[in-house]
Amino acid sequence: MTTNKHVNAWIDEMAALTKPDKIVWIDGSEEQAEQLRAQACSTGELIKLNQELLPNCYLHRTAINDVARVEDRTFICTRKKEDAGTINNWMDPQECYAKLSKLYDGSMKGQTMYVIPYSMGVVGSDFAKIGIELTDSIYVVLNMLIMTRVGTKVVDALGDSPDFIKGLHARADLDEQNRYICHFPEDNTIWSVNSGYGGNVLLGKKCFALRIASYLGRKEGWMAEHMLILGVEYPDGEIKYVSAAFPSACGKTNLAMLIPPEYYKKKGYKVWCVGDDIAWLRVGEDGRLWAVNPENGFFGVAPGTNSKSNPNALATTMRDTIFTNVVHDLDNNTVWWEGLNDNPPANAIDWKGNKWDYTKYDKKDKSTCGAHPNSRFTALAKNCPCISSEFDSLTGVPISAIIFGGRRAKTAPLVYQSRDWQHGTFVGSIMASETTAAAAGAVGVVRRDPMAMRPFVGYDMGDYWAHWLEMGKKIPNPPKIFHVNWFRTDDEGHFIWPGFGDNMRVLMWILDRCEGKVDAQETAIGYVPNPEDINIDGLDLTIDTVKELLTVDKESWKADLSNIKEFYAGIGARVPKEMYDELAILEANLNK
Ligand code: OXD
Ligand code: MN
Repeated sequence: MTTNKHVNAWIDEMAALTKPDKIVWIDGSEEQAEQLRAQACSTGELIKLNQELLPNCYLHRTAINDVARVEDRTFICTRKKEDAGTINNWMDPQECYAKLSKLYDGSMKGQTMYVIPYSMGVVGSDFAKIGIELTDSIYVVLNMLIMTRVGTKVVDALGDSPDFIKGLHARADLDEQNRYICHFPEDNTIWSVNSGYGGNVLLGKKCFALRIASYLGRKEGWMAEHMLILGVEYPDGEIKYVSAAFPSACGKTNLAMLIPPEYYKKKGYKVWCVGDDIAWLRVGEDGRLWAVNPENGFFGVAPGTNSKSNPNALATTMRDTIFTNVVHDLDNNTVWWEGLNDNPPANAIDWKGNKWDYTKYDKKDKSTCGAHPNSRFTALAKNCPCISSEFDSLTGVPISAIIFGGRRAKTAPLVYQSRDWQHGTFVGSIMASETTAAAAGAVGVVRRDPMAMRPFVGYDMGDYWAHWLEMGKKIPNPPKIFHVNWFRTDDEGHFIWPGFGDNMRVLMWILDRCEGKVDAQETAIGYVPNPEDINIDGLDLTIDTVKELLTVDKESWKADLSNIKEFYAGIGARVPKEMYDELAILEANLNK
C-alpha cells in the first residue's frame, strides 16, 4: 500500500518477528470494515446487536483478567533511567526490546497482521501526527477506525517520511504475568503485548496521544494534555472555549457534553463538545493557546451513563458503537449497564459471558455487577448531538481558560482562580482526588494526580512542570487557570453542589473572569468568587450554601501542605524551583 521504505522495512522486521500468515492493510473503507465485522461475528469476537434499535452496534467481551489499563505493567523506556522520572516504571530499552521480542516471537502464527495507518488529529492539520499500528486483533482495528482517522489518506499524507509512531500490538496468550505496555519515546515506538483491553491496545490514545506526544510536545514546544475541550456559545453566537483536566471518576465526559440548565437554555446559551479526553495545544499566530482533540471518537465508561447524567453520550452510543464488557439483554439483543435505568434485563448475560440474575445484584458488591465497572462504549464523535462544528477544524479552537479539578470533600472550594500562569502550574501540580466509598481501599486517601497526567507523562514529572513554565513564557496571551471541585460534602457526607449541567454556572463565572467582567476575593490560595456572582437562579440552594462552598478552610489546607511536600520530594531533583517558590507563598499565606 506504500512505497515508503521506512514503513515497509519496519513492517518486514515486525512480521519476521511475529510471523503472521497474512498481512492486511486497513484502507479506511466501509466495505473492508464491514467484512471485518462479519468475520469477527463469525468467530464470536463480536456480537451483532439489534440493528433496528442499535444500528451498526456490536458487543465485545474481553478476557476476565484483562479489563483495565495496567499502570504497574506500563513502562517508559528511555536510555537514561532518570529521564523517565520517578513516577513512571522504567526499563532499559535494549533489555525491554529483548524481553518483549521473546513474547512476540511467532505470536501471530496462523493469524493475520493488520496494518493500521492512522492520524491523531485531522489529516493535513499542523497539529496532526501519524502512527501505524500493527495488530493481530480485529477488535483493535474496528476500535481504531472509530477512535482515529484511518486509511489511505493517512498513507498519502505520510508520503516517504520516516516521521511516524511505530506501534506493535499482539494479544499473544493474554498472559497477565507477561503483559507489557512499553513506550520508547526516543525511538517513536510503542510495544504492547498480552492484552486485548482498549487503553492498553488502542495505541493512538493514551500511549501515543499522551505518553509519546507529551515527550514530543516538550521537544517541539507544544503540549499534550489529558483534557476535555468544550465551547460555550453565547446568545449572540460568540463561542468561548475552555479545556479541563480531571482525574478519573470526576465526570470528565459528562462535563464535556454538558446540557445547560433551563436558565441558560432559555436565554439561548449552548455548550459544544470538542473532545472528552485529550487536548493537543499550540501557541497560535495571534498569541493565544489553541487546542485540538486528536481523537475521532469517545472511549467512555458505560456504567452511570444515563439520560440524566449524560443524555448526549447516551445518544452518541445509539449507532456505530462497540460496547465492551456490558450486559447483553437477550430478549431484545441490546445492552444494559448499572446506572442506565431501573430496568435490568431479566434474560441476560453478564460481562463475563455467564447468565446474569439481576435479583442477586447488590450495589455494594461489585462482583454481582452485570457490566464490568470499567465497561466501555467506543462511539464516533460525529454522532454526538452536541459535537462542535470546529471538531474537524485544521487550526483548533482558542482556549480562554484551563480548568483543573479534583474530588475533595473539604479542602478545595467550588472554584478558585490562580494568580498567574506560574501559580496555575503549581495549582495543576498539586491536583488531587480523595478515594470514595465506591472505590476499593480506604476512604479519604489523597492521591496526587498532577494535571490528571500522573499515569500519562512520558518523561520526568519535574521536567513536565518545567515545560509548563516554559510554555507560559511562549504564550503572549495565555488562558487563565482555574481549579474546581464539584464534590464538597456536608457533615453527613452529602454532596452540596448539584453538579452535572449546573456546573455551567461555575463555567460562566470562569468565563466572566477571563473577560474581566466580575470581581473576586483574594485568598491564601488564589481568587475566589464573591458568592453573589455564582448564579443560583432556579437552584434549590441559598446564598449561605454558596458561601460555604466557597470558603477556604485554612486548617485543611495546612494539613495538605505536608502531603504536597512529601509528594514533591518523591518526584525528586527536577521539580522546578518556581514550584517550591509557589509552595512557600502558599504556606506563608496560610500562616498569615
Ligand atoms: C480513560 C482514562 O480511559 O483516563 O480515559 O483512564
Ligand atoms: Mn482519560
